Amino acid sequence: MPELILHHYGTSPFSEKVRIAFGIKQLAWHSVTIPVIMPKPDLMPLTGGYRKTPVLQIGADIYCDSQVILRELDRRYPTPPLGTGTLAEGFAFWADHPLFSAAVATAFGIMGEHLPDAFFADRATFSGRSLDRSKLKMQAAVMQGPLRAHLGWAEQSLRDGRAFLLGDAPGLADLALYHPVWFVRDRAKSDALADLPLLNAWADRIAAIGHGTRHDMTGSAALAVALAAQPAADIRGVAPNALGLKPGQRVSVTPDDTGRDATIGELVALDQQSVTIRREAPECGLVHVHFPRAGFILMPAA
Ligand SMILES: N[C@@H](CCC(=O)N[C@@H](CS)C(=O)NCC(=O)O)C(=O)O
Repeated sequence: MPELILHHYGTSPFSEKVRIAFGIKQLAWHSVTIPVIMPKPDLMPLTGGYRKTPVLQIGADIYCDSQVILRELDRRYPTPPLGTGTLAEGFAFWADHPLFSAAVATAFGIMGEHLPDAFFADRATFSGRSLDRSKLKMQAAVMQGPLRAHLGWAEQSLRDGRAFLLGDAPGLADLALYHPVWFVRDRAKSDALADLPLLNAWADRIAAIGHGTRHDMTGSAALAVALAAQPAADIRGVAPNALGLKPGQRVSVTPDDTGRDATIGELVALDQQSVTIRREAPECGLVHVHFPRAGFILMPAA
């Protein structure tokens, strides 16, 4: 069985989304705890610039963004399915963006005053806008209304007695809705959602799934795993595309929202849902880095 290595940190909501996916599939995995702010010296050689959390490593294949991570988990470990590749992906895209933004504002209204200046400076660079500690409580109050409106849709849906959002078993929609709820309720310990009983009971069911079996690993050990491995050979090829990109061409892949750091390399594979580029660094040797198409800008690089 290939070794799953998750580069993450405990307080990261998007990492919690993936950790619960490990729990649903009852997977064993290696945990590399990465810094909460830059620099991330053991991660950058693997991703080539992408700084966000989490990143999944399987040998010399590096999966950036929870969207592509969950698809890869479904591909390699199909049972039980998470439901990637269905309209649940659209549900997750909504939860990961506007819902998550409202959750962050709400959570930071509580946690903000305890966070160090270095964290604020890092997240200002990350988000591309200035962050003012004195405005956090007001921003939280403003965004709590939209947050509760979004989550009210889930509360209403759960009234029919369903255990999980889109069926009898937990899947992608549950993972996606859970991580903003977890951030507000469990991490920030906010009472903003306390009066939504069905949502809270559902969140308790998701939490009870757990994280599978975790084994700790150091960042340097993970780099050594990549150095000793070759990227997986089952490459899909480069589909015809509007940019006219061809295999081997130098391209850049950049998140379109936050953490807009480009990863540059040679195009290896491209299809409707993902792009794979090849790059090399002395610390990890040759790696293939995989990104989703939705939420990323793919461009020819000079
Ligand atoms: N679209 C990304 C979002 C990842 C994301 O924004 N993660 C946050 C932490 S939960 C992050 O990267 N924060 C800055 C950092 O960790 O350096 C995904 O689905 O994985």
